[in-house]
Amino acid sequence: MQLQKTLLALCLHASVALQARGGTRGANALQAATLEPPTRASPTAPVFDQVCKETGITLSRFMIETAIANPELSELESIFSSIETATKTISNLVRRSSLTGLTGYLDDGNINIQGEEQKKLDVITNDVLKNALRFTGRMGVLASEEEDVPVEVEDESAARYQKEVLVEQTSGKYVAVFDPLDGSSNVDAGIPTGTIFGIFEDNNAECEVVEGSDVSDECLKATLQAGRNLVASGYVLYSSATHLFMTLGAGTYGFTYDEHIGEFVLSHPDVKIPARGKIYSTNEANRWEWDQPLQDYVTAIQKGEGESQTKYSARYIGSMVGDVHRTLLYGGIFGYAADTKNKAGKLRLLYEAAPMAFLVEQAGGIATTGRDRIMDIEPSNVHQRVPCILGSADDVNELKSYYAKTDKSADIYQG
Ligand code: FBP
Repeated sequence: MQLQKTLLALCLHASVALQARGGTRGANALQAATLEPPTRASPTAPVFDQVCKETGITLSRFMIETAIANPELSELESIFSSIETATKTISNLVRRSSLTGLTGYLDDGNINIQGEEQKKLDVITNDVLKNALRFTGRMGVLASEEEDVPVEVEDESAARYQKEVLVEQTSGKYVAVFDPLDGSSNVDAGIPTGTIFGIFEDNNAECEVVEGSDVSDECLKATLQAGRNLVASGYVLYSSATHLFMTLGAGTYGFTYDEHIGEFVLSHPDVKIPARGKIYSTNEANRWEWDQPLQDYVTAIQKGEGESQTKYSARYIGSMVGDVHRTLLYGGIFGYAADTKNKAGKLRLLYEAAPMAFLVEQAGGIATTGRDRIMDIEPSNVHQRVPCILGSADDVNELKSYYAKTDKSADIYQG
Protein backbone atom coordinates (compact mmCIF):
# COMPACT_ATOMS: atom_id res chain seq x y z
CA MET A 1 0.00 0.00 0.00
CA GLN A 2 2.86 2.37 0.91
CA LEU A 3 4.37 1.67 -2.54
CA GLN A 4 1.05 2.56 -4.26
CA LYS A 5 0.87 5.82 -2.26
CA THR A 6 4.47 6.64 -3.21
CA LEU A 7 3.79 5.81 -6.88
CA LEU A 8 0.65 7.96 -6.83
CA ALA A 9 2.70 10.71 -5.13
CA LEU A 10 5.31 10.25 -7.88
CA CYS A 11 2.69 10.52 -10.62
CA LEU A 12 1.19 13.59 -8.96
CA HIS A 13 4.57 15.28 -8.91
CA ALA A 14 5.36 14.03 -12.40
CA SER A 15 2.01 15.27 -13.67
CA VAL A 16 2.75 18.67 -12.12
CA ALA A 17 6.07 18.62 -13.99
CA LEU A 18 4.32 17.53 -17.18
CA GLN A 19 1.68 20.22 -16.87
CA ALA A 20 4.52 22.64 -16.37
CA ARG A 21 5.98 21.24 -19.64
CA GLY A 22 2.50 21.27 -21.25
CA GLY A 23 1.83 17.44 -21.13
CA THR A 24 -1.41 15.97 -19.74
CA ARG A 25 -0.53 12.30 -19.70
CA GLY A 26 0.31 12.22 -15.95
CA ALA A 27 -3.33 12.87 -15.03
CA ASN A 28 -4.41 9.56 -16.68
CA ALA A 29 -1.80 7.58 -14.82
CA LEU A 30 -3.50 8.17 -11.48
CA GLN A 31 -5.28 4.80 -11.62
CA ALA A 32 -4.79 1.84 -9.27
CA ALA A 33 -2.78 -1.00 -10.93
CA THR A 34 -3.10 -4.78 -10.82
CA LEU A 35 0.61 -5.72 -10.78
CA GLU A 36 1.69 -9.39 -10.94
CA PRO A 37 2.93 -10.40 -7.42
CA PRO A 38 6.70 -9.68 -7.60
CA THR A 39 9.05 -12.59 -6.95
CA ARG A 40 11.59 -10.14 -5.57
CA ALA A 41 10.85 -7.44 -3.00
CA SER A 42 9.79 -4.37 -4.98
CA PRO A 43 12.10 -1.41 -4.55
CA THR A 44 10.75 1.81 -3.04
CA ALA A 45 9.64 4.18 -5.80
CA PRO A 46 11.52 7.50 -5.90
CA VAL A 47 9.67 10.63 -4.76
CA PHE A 48 10.16 14.02 -6.41
CA ASP A 49 9.06 16.82 -4.13
CA GLN A 50 10.38 19.47 -6.46
CA VAL A 51 10.73 19.39 -10.23
CA CYS A 52 12.63 21.92 -12.30
CA LYS A 53 10.11 23.38 -14.77
CA GLU A 54 12.75 23.67 -17.52
CA THR A 55 14.43 20.28 -17.12
CA GLY A 56 11.66 18.02 -15.79
CA ILE A 57 12.63 14.67 -14.25
CA THR A 58 15.61 13.33 -16.15
CA LEU A 59 16.52 9.63 -16.15
CA SER A 60 19.77 10.47 -14.34
CA ARG A 61 17.83 12.24 -11.56
CA PHE A 62 15.29 9.38 -11.50
CA MET A 63 18.13 6.89 -10.88
CA ILE A 64 19.85 9.13 -8.30
CA GLU A 65 16.58 9.34 -6.35
CA THR A 66 16.02 5.60 -6.76
CA ALA A 67 19.49 4.96 -5.28
CA ILE A 68 18.72 7.28 -2.35
CA ALA A 69 15.46 5.39 -1.72
CA ASN A 70 17.11 1.98 -2.30
CA PRO A 71 20.85 2.00 -1.42
CA GLU A 72 21.12 -1.68 -2.43
CA LEU A 73 20.35 -0.58 -6.00
CA SER A 74 22.91 2.25 -6.07
CA GLU A 75 25.06 0.51 -8.68
CA LEU A 76 22.18 0.57 -11.13
CA GLU A 77 22.77 4.31 -11.38
CA SER A 78 26.05 3.88 -13.31
CA ILE A 79 24.61 0.98 -15.28
CA PHE A 80 21.66 3.07 -16.48
CA SER A 81 23.97 5.98 -17.15
CA SER A 82 26.04 3.70 -19.43
CA ILE A 83 22.88 2.45 -21.18
CA GLU A 84 21.78 6.06 -21.65
CA THR A 85 25.11 7.06 -23.24
CA ALA A 86 25.19 3.98 -25.47
CA THR A 87 21.61 4.37 -26.69
CA LYS A 88 22.01 8.09 -27.39
CA THR A 89 25.01 7.09 -29.53
CA ILE A 90 23.02 4.31 -31.22
CA SER A 91 20.10 6.68 -31.85
CA ASN A 92 22.52 8.98 -33.66
CA LEU A 93 24.18 6.15 -35.61
CA VAL A 94 20.81 4.80 -36.79
CA ARG A 95 19.39 8.23 -37.64
CA ARG A 96 22.43 9.18 -39.78
CA SER A 97 23.23 5.71 -41.19
CA SER A 98 22.14 6.57 -44.76
CA LEU A 99 24.53 9.54 -44.68
CA THR A 100 27.48 7.73 -43.13
CA GLY A 101 27.51 4.53 -45.18
CA LEU A 102 26.40 2.42 -42.24
CA THR A 103 23.50 0.80 -44.06
CA GLY A 104 23.65 -2.73 -45.44
CA TYR A 105 25.57 -5.86 -44.49
CA LEU A 106 29.15 -6.37 -43.40
CA ASP A 107 31.53 -6.69 -46.34
CA ASP A 108 32.62 -10.17 -45.20
CA GLY A 109 28.94 -11.28 -44.93
CA ASN A 110 29.44 -12.50 -41.35
CA ILE A 111 26.68 -14.85 -40.11
CA ASN A 112 25.81 -14.71 -36.39
CA ILE A 113 24.89 -17.73 -34.26
CA GLN A 114 21.22 -17.23 -35.21
CA GLY A 115 22.19 -17.97 -38.81
CA GLU A 116 21.41 -14.32 -39.71
CA GLU A 117 23.72 -12.23 -41.86
CA GLN A 118 24.93 -9.39 -39.66
CA LYS A 119 24.23 -5.80 -40.64
CA LYS A 120 27.02 -3.23 -40.14
CA LEU A 121 24.83 -1.60 -37.50
CA ASP A 122 24.27 -4.93 -35.70
CA VAL A 123 28.01 -5.16 -35.02
CA ILE A 124 28.64 -1.47 -34.30
CA THR A 125 25.67 -1.10 -31.93
CA ASN A 126 26.74 -4.30 -30.16
CA ASP A 127 30.23 -2.87 -29.58
CA VAL A 128 28.83 0.49 -28.39
CA LEU A 129 26.58 -1.11 -25.76
CA LYS A 130 29.07 -3.81 -24.77
CA ASN A 131 31.83 -1.25 -24.16
CA ALA A 132 29.56 1.15 -22.27
CA LEU A 133 28.50 -1.66 -19.91
CA ARG A 134 32.06 -3.02 -19.53
CA PHE A 135 33.40 0.42 -18.58
CA THR A 136 31.03 0.63 -15.59
CA GLY A 137 33.22 -1.88 -13.75
CA ARG A 138 29.97 -3.42 -12.47
CA MET A 139 29.54 -6.25 -14.96
CA GLY A 140 30.53 -9.87 -14.56
CA VAL A 141 29.01 -11.26 -17.77
CA LEU A 142 27.38 -9.85 -20.90
CA ALA A 143 25.14 -11.85 -23.24
CA SER A 144 24.08 -10.36 -26.55
CA GLU A 145 22.15 -11.46 -29.63
CA GLU A 146 25.29 -10.63 -31.61
CA GLU A 147 27.69 -12.66 -29.41
CA ASP A 148 27.81 -16.42 -29.94
CA VAL A 149 28.58 -17.01 -26.24
CA PRO A 150 28.36 -14.85 -23.10
CA VAL A 151 31.24 -12.45 -22.72
CA GLU A 152 33.01 -12.51 -19.39
CA VAL A 153 34.10 -9.06 -18.21
CA GLU A 154 37.46 -9.13 -16.45
CA ASP A 155 37.91 -6.60 -13.62
CA GLU A 156 41.21 -4.91 -14.53
CA SER A 157 40.82 -1.95 -12.17
CA ALA A 158 43.32 -3.28 -9.63
CA ALA A 159 45.98 -3.76 -12.34
CA ARG A 160 45.14 -0.35 -13.85
CA TYR A 161 45.60 1.51 -10.56
CA GLN A 162 48.09 -0.83 -8.84
CA LYS A 163 45.70 -0.85 -5.88
CA GLU A 164 44.29 -3.88 -4.11
CA VAL A 165 40.79 -2.74 -3.33
CA LEU A 166 39.36 -0.06 -5.59
CA VAL A 167 35.56 0.07 -5.74
CA GLU A 168 33.55 -0.97 -2.68
CA GLN A 169 30.95 -3.33 -4.11
CA THR A 170 27.66 -3.08 -2.15
CA SER A 171 26.41 -6.20 -3.96
CA GLY A 172 27.76 -8.79 -6.37
CA LYS A 173 28.52 -8.02 -10.01
CA TYR A 174 25.72 -7.77 -12.55
CA VAL A 175 24.82 -9.64 -15.74
CA ALA A 176 23.50 -7.72 -18.74
CA VAL A 177 21.56 -9.41 -21.52
CA PHE A 178 20.68 -7.38 -24.59
CA ASP A 179 19.61 -7.15 -28.21
CA PRO A 180 21.58 -4.11 -29.39
CA LEU A 181 19.50 -3.44 -32.52
CA ASP A 182 16.16 -5.19 -32.51
CA GLY A 183 14.36 -5.18 -35.84
CA SER A 184 17.60 -4.52 -37.71
CA SER A 185 16.04 -6.04 -40.82
CA ASN A 186 14.05 -2.78 -40.98
CA VAL A 187 16.82 -0.30 -40.22
CA ASP A 188 17.91 0.54 -43.78
CA ALA A 189 14.32 1.50 -44.60
CA GLY A 190 14.12 3.94 -41.69
CA ILE A 191 11.50 1.81 -39.95
CA PRO A 192 11.51 1.94 -36.12
CA THR A 193 14.10 -0.27 -34.46
CA GLY A 194 15.21 -0.57 -30.85
CA THR A 195 17.53 -1.83 -28.15
CA ILE A 196 16.27 -4.30 -25.53
CA PHE A 197 18.13 -4.92 -22.25
CA GLY A 198 17.80 -6.87 -19.01
CA ILE A 199 19.92 -6.72 -15.85
CA PHE A 200 20.36 -9.65 -13.47
CA GLU A 201 22.39 -9.88 -10.30
CA ASP A 202 25.30 -12.25 -10.64
CA ASN A 203 26.04 -13.50 -7.16
CA ASN A 204 28.10 -16.27 -8.67
CA ALA A 205 31.67 -15.31 -7.64
CA GLU A 206 33.14 -18.41 -9.28
CA CYS A 207 32.53 -16.85 -12.72
CA GLU A 208 36.28 -16.41 -13.47
CA VAL A 209 37.96 -15.79 -16.81
CA VAL A 210 39.71 -18.96 -17.99
CA GLU A 211 42.00 -17.94 -20.87
CA GLY A 212 41.34 -19.80 -24.17
CA SER A 213 38.65 -22.10 -22.72
CA ASP A 214 34.91 -22.11 -23.32
CA VAL A 215 32.64 -20.05 -21.16
CA SER A 216 32.74 -21.59 -17.71
CA ASP A 217 29.62 -23.27 -16.42
CA GLU A 218 29.55 -20.74 -13.60
CA CYS A 219 29.27 -17.87 -16.04
CA LEU A 220 26.61 -19.64 -18.05
CA LYS A 221 24.71 -20.26 -14.81
CA ALA A 222 25.00 -16.56 -13.99
CA THR A 223 23.54 -15.74 -17.40
CA LEU A 224 20.83 -18.38 -17.74
CA GLN A 225 18.36 -16.92 -15.23
CA ALA A 226 14.56 -16.82 -15.39
CA GLY A 227 12.94 -13.45 -16.05
CA ARG A 228 11.53 -13.29 -12.52
CA ASN A 229 15.13 -12.68 -11.33
CA LEU A 230 15.52 -9.52 -13.40
CA VAL A 231 16.41 -6.46 -11.30
CA ALA A 232 15.80 -4.12 -14.21
CA SER A 233 14.82 -4.20 -17.88
CA GLY A 234 13.92 -1.80 -20.62
CA TYR A 235 13.96 -0.88 -24.25
CA VAL A 236 14.91 2.15 -26.29
CA LEU A 237 12.82 2.87 -29.39
CA TYR A 238 14.53 4.68 -32.30
CA SER A 239 11.61 6.22 -34.17
CA SER A 240 10.01 9.65 -34.72
CA ALA A 241 11.15 10.21 -31.15
CA THR A 242 13.63 8.23 -29.10
CA HIS A 243 11.89 6.71 -26.09
CA LEU A 244 13.41 4.74 -23.21
CA PHE A 245 10.95 2.66 -21.20
CA MET A 246 12.23 0.85 -18.12
CA THR A 247 11.28 -0.95 -14.91
CA LEU A 248 13.06 -1.74 -11.66
CA GLY A 249 10.15 -3.81 -10.39
CA ALA A 250 8.02 -0.94 -9.07
CA GLY A 251 6.08 0.09 -12.13
CA THR A 252 7.08 0.96 -15.71
CA TYR A 253 8.30 4.44 -16.60
CA GLY A 254 8.77 6.08 -19.98
CA PHE A 255 11.30 8.76 -20.87
CA THR A 256 11.63 10.75 -24.09
CA TYR A 257 15.00 11.90 -25.42
CA ASP A 258 15.12 15.71 -25.51
CA GLU A 259 17.87 16.64 -27.95
CA HIS A 260 17.78 20.22 -26.66
CA ILE A 261 19.21 19.24 -23.28
CA GLY A 262 20.68 15.86 -24.32
CA GLU A 263 18.69 14.05 -21.62
CA PHE A 264 15.98 11.42 -21.37
CA VAL A 265 13.10 13.19 -19.59
CA LEU A 266 10.19 11.49 -17.79
CA SER A 267 7.21 11.72 -20.15
CA HIS A 268 5.22 8.59 -19.26
CA PRO A 269 5.19 8.12 -15.45
CA ASP A 270 3.83 4.85 -14.11
CA VAL A 271 2.63 3.44 -17.45
CA LYS A 272 -0.59 1.42 -17.22
CA ILE A 273 -1.47 -0.71 -20.26
CA PRO A 274 -5.23 -0.49 -20.96
CA ALA A 275 -7.08 -3.59 -19.68
CA ARG A 276 -8.25 -4.31 -23.23
CA GLY A 277 -7.38 -2.91 -26.66
CA LYS A 278 -8.70 -3.06 -30.23
CA ILE A 279 -5.43 -3.94 -32.00
CA TYR A 280 -3.74 -7.29 -32.64
CA SER A 281 -0.14 -7.38 -33.87
CA THR A 282 1.57 -10.43 -35.33
CA ASN A 283 3.07 -11.73 -38.60
CA GLU A 284 -0.12 -13.15 -40.02
CA ALA A 285 1.70 -14.71 -42.95
CA ASN A 286 2.45 -17.58 -40.53
CA ARG A 287 -1.22 -17.98 -39.65
CA TRP A 288 -1.77 -21.35 -41.41
CA GLU A 289 1.14 -22.88 -39.51
CA TRP A 290 -0.10 -21.78 -36.06
CA ASP A 291 -1.78 -23.86 -33.36
CA GLN A 292 -5.55 -24.17 -33.94
CA PRO A 293 -6.46 -22.27 -30.72
CA LEU A 294 -4.49 -19.23 -31.94
CA GLN A 295 -6.03 -19.39 -35.41
CA ASP A 296 -9.51 -19.56 -33.82
CA TYR A 297 -8.78 -16.63 -31.48
CA VAL A 298 -7.52 -14.37 -34.30
CA THR A 299 -10.51 -15.29 -36.48
CA ALA A 300 -12.88 -14.38 -33.62
CA ILE A 301 -11.37 -10.94 -32.94
CA GLN A 302 -11.15 -10.18 -36.68
CA LYS A 303 -14.85 -10.92 -37.06
CA GLY A 304 -15.88 -9.08 -33.88
CA GLU A 305 -16.95 -12.40 -32.35
CA GLY A 306 -14.56 -12.24 -29.37
CA GLU A 307 -15.40 -11.39 -25.73
CA SER A 308 -15.67 -7.66 -26.53
CA GLN A 309 -17.66 -8.24 -29.74
CA THR A 310 -15.32 -5.62 -31.29
CA LYS A 311 -13.71 -6.06 -34.71
CA TYR A 312 -9.97 -5.68 -33.98
CA SER A 313 -7.59 -3.89 -36.35
CA ALA A 314 -4.14 -5.19 -37.31
CA ARG A 315 -0.86 -3.34 -36.86
CA TYR A 316 2.60 -4.93 -37.40
CA ILE A 317 5.91 -3.09 -37.76
CA GLY A 318 8.08 -6.20 -37.66
CA SER A 319 10.30 -4.68 -34.95
CA MET A 320 9.40 -6.09 -31.54
CA VAL A 321 10.29 -2.84 -29.74
CA GLY A 322 7.98 -0.81 -31.98
CA ASP A 323 5.09 -3.28 -31.72
CA VAL A 324 5.44 -3.68 -27.93
CA HIS A 325 5.74 0.10 -27.41
CA ARG A 326 2.46 0.71 -29.28
CA THR A 327 0.79 -2.16 -27.40
CA LEU A 328 1.91 -0.75 -24.02
CA LEU A 329 0.40 2.65 -24.85
CA TYR A 330 -2.72 1.74 -26.86
CA GLY A 331 -3.46 -1.73 -25.46
CA GLY A 332 -4.26 -4.87 -27.37
CA ILE A 333 -2.09 -7.92 -28.04
CA PHE A 334 1.29 -8.55 -29.72
CA GLY A 335 2.83 -11.93 -30.37
CA TYR A 336 5.25 -14.10 -32.25
CA ALA A 337 3.80 -17.57 -31.78
CA ALA A 338 5.17 -21.01 -32.48
CA ASP A 339 4.42 -22.36 -35.96
CA THR A 340 5.26 -25.53 -37.85
CA LYS A 341 8.45 -23.83 -39.20
CA ASN A 342 9.58 -22.09 -36.00
CA LYS A 343 8.48 -24.60 -33.35
CA ALA A 344 9.53 -22.26 -30.55
CA GLY A 345 8.60 -19.06 -32.33
CA LYS A 346 11.29 -16.53 -33.32
CA LEU A 347 11.90 -14.26 -30.35
CA ARG A 348 14.74 -15.02 -27.92
CA LEU A 349 13.74 -15.69 -24.31
CA LEU A 350 16.75 -14.16 -22.48
CA TYR A 351 17.22 -10.78 -24.20
CA GLU A 352 13.88 -10.17 -25.97
CA ALA A 353 10.88 -11.95 -24.39
CA ALA A 354 11.84 -11.88 -20.67
CA PRO A 355 12.90 -8.19 -20.47
CA MET A 356 9.73 -7.18 -22.37
CA ALA A 357 7.58 -9.44 -20.16
CA PHE A 358 8.93 -7.69 -17.02
CA LEU A 359 7.99 -4.28 -18.45
CA VAL A 360 4.53 -5.39 -19.56
CA GLU A 361 3.73 -7.11 -16.24
CA GLN A 362 4.87 -4.03 -14.31
CA ALA A 363 2.44 -1.99 -16.45
CA GLY A 364 -0.45 -4.32 -15.52
CA GLY A 365 -0.31 -6.57 -18.59
CA ILE A 366 0.44 -10.25 -19.13
CA ALA A 367 3.19 -12.10 -21.07
CA THR A 368 2.73 -15.77 -21.91
CA THR A 369 3.63 -18.60 -24.27
CA GLY A 370 -0.13 -19.20 -24.58
CA ARG A 371 0.02 -21.38 -21.50
CA ASP A 372 3.04 -20.49 -19.35
CA ARG A 373 4.23 -17.21 -17.80
CA ILE A 374 7.28 -16.03 -19.77
CA MET A 375 8.95 -14.72 -16.58
CA ASP A 376 8.96 -18.22 -15.03
CA ILE A 377 10.71 -20.01 -17.90
CA GLU A 378 14.22 -21.20 -16.96
CA PRO A 379 16.51 -20.69 -19.99
CA SER A 380 18.79 -23.59 -20.91
CA ASN A 381 20.52 -21.78 -23.78
CA VAL A 382 21.52 -18.15 -24.25
CA HIS A 383 19.86 -17.87 -27.68
CA GLN A 384 16.85 -20.07 -26.93
CA ARG A 385 13.60 -18.99 -28.62
CA VAL A 386 10.14 -18.96 -27.02
CA PRO A 387 6.59 -18.27 -28.26
CA CYS A 388 5.88 -14.82 -26.86
CA ILE A 389 2.40 -13.29 -26.61
CA LEU A 390 1.92 -10.19 -24.49
CA GLY A 391 -0.34 -7.22 -23.95
CA SER A 392 -3.54 -6.13 -22.21
CA ALA A 393 -4.64 -8.49 -19.44
CA ASP A 394 -8.17 -9.07 -20.82
CA ASP A 395 -6.90 -9.69 -24.35
CA VAL A 396 -4.13 -12.12 -23.33
CA ASN A 397 -6.43 -13.96 -20.91
CA GLU A 398 -8.96 -14.32 -23.74
CA LEU A 399 -6.29 -15.89 -25.96
CA LYS A 400 -5.16 -18.17 -23.09
CA SER A 401 -8.77 -19.34 -22.71
CA TYR A 402 -8.60 -20.79 -26.25
CA TYR A 403 -5.48 -22.80 -25.35
CA ALA A 404 -7.04 -23.86 -22.03
CA LYS A 405 -9.83 -25.63 -23.92
CA THR A 406 -7.28 -27.87 -25.70
CA ASP A 407 -4.71 -30.42 -24.55
CA LYS A 408 -1.10 -29.19 -24.33
CA SER A 409 0.08 -32.31 -26.17
CA ALA A 410 -1.53 -30.86 -29.33
CA ASP A 411 0.59 -27.70 -29.14
CA ILE A 412 3.48 -27.13 -31.55
CA TYR A 413 5.60 -25.73 -28.71
CA GLN A 414 6.17 -28.33 -26.03
CA GLY A 415 8.41 -26.05 -23.84
P1 FBP B 1 16.10 -9.12 -34.46
O1 FBP B 1 15.87 -8.15 -35.54
O2 FBP B 1 16.78 -8.55 -33.29
O3 FBP B 1 16.74 -10.40 -34.92
O4 FBP B 1 14.64 -9.48 -33.86
C1 FBP B 1 13.77 -10.26 -34.37
C2 FBP B 1 12.61 -9.51 -35.02
O5 FBP B 1 13.05 -8.61 -35.98
C3 FBP B 1 11.67 -8.82 -34.03
O6 FBP B 1 12.02 -7.52 -33.75
C4 FBP B 1 10.34 -8.86 -34.77
O7 FBP B 1 9.25 -8.88 -33.90
C5 FBP B 1 10.44 -10.17 -35.57
O8 FBP B 1 11.82 -10.51 -35.64
C6 FBP B 1 9.94 -10.01 -36.97
O9 FBP B 1 9.99 -11.26 -37.57
P2 FBP B 1 9.26 -11.52 -38.97
O10 FBP B 1 10.01 -10.73 -39.98
O11 FBP B 1 9.38 -13.02 -39.17
O12 FBP B 1 7.85 -11.10 -38.82
